[in-house]
Amino acid sequence: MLKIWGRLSSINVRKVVWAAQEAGVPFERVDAGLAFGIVDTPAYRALNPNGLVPLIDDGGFVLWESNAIVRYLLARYAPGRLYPNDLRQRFDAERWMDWQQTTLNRASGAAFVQWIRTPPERRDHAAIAASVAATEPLLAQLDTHLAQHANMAGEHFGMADIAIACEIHRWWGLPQPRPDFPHIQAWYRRMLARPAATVLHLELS
Ligand SMILES: N[C@@H](CCC(=O)N[C@@H](CS)C(=O)NCC(=O)O)C(=O)O
Repeated sequence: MLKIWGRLSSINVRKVVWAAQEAGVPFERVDAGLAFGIVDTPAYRALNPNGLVPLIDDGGFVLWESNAIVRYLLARYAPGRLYPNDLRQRFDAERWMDWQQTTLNRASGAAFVQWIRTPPERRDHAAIAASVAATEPLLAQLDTHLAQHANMAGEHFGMADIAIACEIHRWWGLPQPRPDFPHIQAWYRRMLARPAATVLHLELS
């Protein structure tokens, strides 16, 4: 059976769990990372020398890097449905997967860490302001995209929706005001309604 290591408080683990649930592949998940430990053990490091979550073992095939895992699970268990066969459709989605990792996540991460993982007396409000200033133009860009597209890439729900919706879940959960992004909000409501998207209903921690 597919085995997933990682705590559900990790955005990257949430992507993988949601992808597995969308693909309908049964899995066992082991809490790992932060207070759960495991990631520093020699056995874990032998599988993932980064000492990070998520990590999967699918019948002896070991893989780390969340977006690579999402791609793999959907390509293996939902080809054509959640992982496009058509090359151009696939890379339309791939581009948004990369944008999530390299651009949106990089901009938004500091505000999450400060609000959720930092005690109030040590909270760096300048770091939060910088993160908001970097993230809001990206959300405006996303809102424009979603004004013209029902999903992140192509006509159908797919891997890019998973990666981006997990970012929106984390950003929406921060205790700070935000501008109205009507098209993101409408799309995100559809994401929340997906039965497999249980991770979007978790509280941030
Ligand atoms: N690029 C990696 C980043 C992995 C990563 O930074 N994971 C974090 C959680 S989101 C982690 O393992 N933190 C340390 C821990 O949980 O012990 C991926 O997407 O999988």
